[in-house]
Amino acid sequence: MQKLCFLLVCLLWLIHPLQADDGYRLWQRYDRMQDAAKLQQYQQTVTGLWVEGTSPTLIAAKKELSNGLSGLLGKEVPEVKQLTQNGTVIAGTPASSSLISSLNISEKLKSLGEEGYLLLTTNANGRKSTVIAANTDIGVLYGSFHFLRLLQTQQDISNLSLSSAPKVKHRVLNHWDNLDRTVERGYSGFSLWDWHRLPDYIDQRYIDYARANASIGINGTVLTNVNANALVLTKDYLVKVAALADAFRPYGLKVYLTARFSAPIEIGGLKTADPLDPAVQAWWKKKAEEIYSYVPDFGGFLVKANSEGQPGPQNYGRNHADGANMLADAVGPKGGIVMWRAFVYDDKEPDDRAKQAYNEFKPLDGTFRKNVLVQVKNGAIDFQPREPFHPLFGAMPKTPLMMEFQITQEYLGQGTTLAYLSPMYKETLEADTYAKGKGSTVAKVVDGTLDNHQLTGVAGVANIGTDRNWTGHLFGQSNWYAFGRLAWNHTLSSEEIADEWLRMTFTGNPAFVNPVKDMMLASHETVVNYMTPLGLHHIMGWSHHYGPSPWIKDKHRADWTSVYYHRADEKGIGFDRTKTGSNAVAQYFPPVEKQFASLKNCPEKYLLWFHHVSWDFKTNSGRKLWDELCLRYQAGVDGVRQMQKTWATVEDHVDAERFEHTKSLLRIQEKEAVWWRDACLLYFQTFSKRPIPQGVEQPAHTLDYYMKLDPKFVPGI
Ligand code: BDP
Repeated sequence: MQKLCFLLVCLLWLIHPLQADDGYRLWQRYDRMQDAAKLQQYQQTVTGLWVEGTSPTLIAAKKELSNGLSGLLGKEVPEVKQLTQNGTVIAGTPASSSLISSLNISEKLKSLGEEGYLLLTTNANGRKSTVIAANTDIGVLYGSFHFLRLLQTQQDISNLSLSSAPKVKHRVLNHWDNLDRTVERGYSGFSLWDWHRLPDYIDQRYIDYARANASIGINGTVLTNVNANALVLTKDYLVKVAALADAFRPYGLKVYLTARFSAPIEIGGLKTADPLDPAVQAWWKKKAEEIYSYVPDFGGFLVKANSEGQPGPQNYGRNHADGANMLADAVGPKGGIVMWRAFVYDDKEPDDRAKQAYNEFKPLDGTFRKNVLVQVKNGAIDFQPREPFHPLFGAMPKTPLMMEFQITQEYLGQGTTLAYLSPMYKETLEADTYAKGKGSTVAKVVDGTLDNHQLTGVAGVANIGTDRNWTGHLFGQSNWYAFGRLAWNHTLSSEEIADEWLRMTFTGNPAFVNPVKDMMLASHETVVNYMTPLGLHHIMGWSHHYGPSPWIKDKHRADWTSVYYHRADEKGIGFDRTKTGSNAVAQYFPPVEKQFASLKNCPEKYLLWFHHVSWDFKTNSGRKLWDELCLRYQAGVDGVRQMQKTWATVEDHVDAERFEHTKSLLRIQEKEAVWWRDACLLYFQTFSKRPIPQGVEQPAHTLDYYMKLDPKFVPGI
């Protein structure tokens, strides 16, 4: 029987038209174009490659173009040294290439800064050629990836005239990776950084990681967890950090480290870490010099201080600016920056945790050094499936605020859930703070245009690990991709990004792209529906954050429980953040405050975030709140089932390996959605005392059953 099954599987593999693929290549697949007409066009437009220059970055660009073009065109694209025919792709900077400097493009290049590039179809020495030009080598590499993307997404490349430059300066991944290679909130294996074998062993993964990042314009990586270990700042580790930095450098990827605030005590032998103590300041200066001796282009520090037990300046009666400025002075002379996190809440239990960061940071506006960015999570609680934008955006005009998104799906189903996060990122970026009147979007705060900041940044907590496909769930790759694309250009639409990613990762066949794109675009809302509809938040499993647990109460901090956030009682449900409650709404600018504070005008998606609402409250659909809540949970489950159906229709367009991978995970997701719905509704029903309405499936188990579920060894803690 076993033998028979084996033969059957082999047969299936043989007859499946598409080759198995384990997802390792991400969106950087350079397989021969399927579309014969397009292929012919491309083969005419691209006949040779000429990359002038010898820097490691230009060599990387040449290699990428050569591999990419040859692969996509299905025949070798030869390197040329002179223009004897049409169709040469010429890449370089005016400094690296006499040919590029002879073209009349210096005006065009001027506005593109240090990382921008031009893609141009032009006559060079009488030959129709494609030019990839930039002011810097890294700009050329970025332009090369863009050019490849055009082919991978089947665009017309015969008459190019486009330019691109990033809207934000620092586009950084935050790895919450520990030195023992576990990853906090990581669901895709272990840390990529093989500290034990570094610095001598350079894993090919490091290079492929850097390539992938460069292809979407990510230019920085924080290697270590925000819950930091001071050891990484010792010589033993710095030599390893240097080896990683060397591997990444050709790809424009700068290395940053997290700085444990108490490092002067833990590894420096000092008695204090007081930021105003001259000995402490001198220690950090010397430490920074040492780091720069290993990594001359070290990016700087990311710091979590006085938050969740991490040490910080407040331990010494100082404030966040005192701490940040001390580190900024240490790295400043070499061009380094400090990204100081605003995710703080103090040891005392607050009346509303949502208010803490604003209360602590707003008064410090204007007191930070020029090379400090305050890094603010998208929302004021903690990466919930949906949060209204953080009220600090717009509230600190004299301080550059860096956006922190979470790419890893800590609260969004972790490794088993398909949730395309671009719509969530965009929802925050497009939110209007009204800081300077209508149109003062979060995006304008972050890209510096609202308050005229040159120092700007976006961070994403990485979802990458040692899993063969990098992100555990194949569709997690789309979130890494979307983060990078939006960090470069936040005006791109979620649809465009999904379209690109699908074409590059799978196929350009519309029979695949269209339905799967729709599926991706609906996926975040679907997850919100079955986890935390209508503005509910923080009702997930204790500590590991997996699965539903709205019943969590009586822990040592009330603001770590679920009941603190949903406040369900016999009258209704939701956290009153208006004047009659915590008044967190007052942290927003008046037009936003007014909107959120009004039960009538508050967007329904944030209803229970800002209001305690009666079970009989009439929602937009005309249904009573209880019924609406139930139907939202059901809609979430239905949404997952719809995803399963959609995926089943595209089987012929995907290789068996990736098809089965996604199909199996969707099956798990369906179970989880049902679990969320049933557990939450049974629990909330103990307060609402109303029946589960028609159109909603009845739970299969009792509440007690769900409350006793206790998943063990959930990854990522
Ligand atoms: C929370 C995570 C925790 C992180 C913390 C942070 O549960 O693991 O350390 O955020 O951002 O979401 O510092």
